Amino acid sequence: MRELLCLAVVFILTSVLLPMFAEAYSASIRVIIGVDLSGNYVRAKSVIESLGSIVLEIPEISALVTEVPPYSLGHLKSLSFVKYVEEDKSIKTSSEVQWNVEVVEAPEVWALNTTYGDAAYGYQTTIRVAVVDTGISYTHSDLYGSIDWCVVSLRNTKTFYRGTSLKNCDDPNGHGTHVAGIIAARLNSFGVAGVTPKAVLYAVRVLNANGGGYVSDVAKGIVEATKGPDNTPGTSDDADVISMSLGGPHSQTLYNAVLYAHSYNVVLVAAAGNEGASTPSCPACYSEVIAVGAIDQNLSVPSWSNKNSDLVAPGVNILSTWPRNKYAYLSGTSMACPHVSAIVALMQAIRIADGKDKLSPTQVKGILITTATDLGSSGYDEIYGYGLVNAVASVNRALNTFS
Ligand SMILES: [Ca+2]
Ligand SMILES: [Ca+2]
Ligand SMILES: [Ca+2]
Repeated sequence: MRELLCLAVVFILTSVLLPMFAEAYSASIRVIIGVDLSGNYVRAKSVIESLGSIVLEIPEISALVTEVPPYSLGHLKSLSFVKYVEEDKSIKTSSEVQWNVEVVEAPEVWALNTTYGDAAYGYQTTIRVAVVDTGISYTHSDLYGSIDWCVVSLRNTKTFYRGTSLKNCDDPNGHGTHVAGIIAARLNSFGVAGVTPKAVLYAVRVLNANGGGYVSDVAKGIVEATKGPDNTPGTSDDADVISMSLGGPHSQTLYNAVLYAHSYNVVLVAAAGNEGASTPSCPACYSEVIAVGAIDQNLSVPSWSNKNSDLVAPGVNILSTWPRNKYAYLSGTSMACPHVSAIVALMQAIRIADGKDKLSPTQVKGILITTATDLGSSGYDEIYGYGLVNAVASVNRALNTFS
């Protein structure tokens, strides 16, 4: 009766307010002008005012801020008392799209694939990402509408449910909600945004309120996600990706469940584990599963992230959704794993939108590792695996190979 544990450490638990910055449209550009104050300041000011209104002066550093039409920029720069002209850029203290979503280049995928509609954000009528975890807080306003099916298998399936009553998959722990937000938090001008902010999830609750659970329940959850709501494997409602932010030692039952899902073309992604070990924990340890280690904002791998993963993804100080409509910062390979799961959903959704067939798990893994951004020593290395997962390169390769 082995236990599998979820793979995250809660660093800060906080409710956050994220101010939004509207990008106002204007026919003028706001620029900062560095002026030479040794001359006639009043005259310099009046020349600049003839081009556009002065909105701010910082005489201590000889700077004037003005809004001018773009065609006056050349003239402005040619004035003898003007030392420099630069755009007054907006600085965002905090935004809905956090560093972790930026660093895997998910927003570029959204922007570059608008012709595919909602598929650019991970939505496709037959694409589902199963989050095998502690459940998901389905009432969170940043996950609203993202979950459409629930499986519960706890205490060696003594507690079992499969159906659409999502309250059965509510999350008494928080871990699964955090993972779900990294994948599918909505792009709705508040809170955070996931890598695939329109993806649809299956909540597969196999870990208890303490974040632990039996191997048998995890195996059962994998099998149920593979079959999907119609209880039949190999049909369009099967999970397309199974995201497992959990790990433990090898188990033949767990491996057989992985092989079952893999045989029905389900892509399996798992956290490498947080023991600082030289190899990933299981199920990430199996070659049929994509093993994901963690990096921080400086692209360094923390000492606790297990080595020899296939890929790395952000897993330190990740802000995501938390029960009771809150947000929390968590660290762990648990946080890294769902980035890759979501990118798989992007690849498959956009391929289908382009009229192509879904990729097989072997094709998906091949694309992810060959398009990853190499870090550390050249080529595959034990710290970074094949490198940092890249959404743009993965999606482009998915569109341009295996017709
Ligand atoms: Ca949001
Ligand atoms: Ca099915
Ligand atoms: Ca490398």
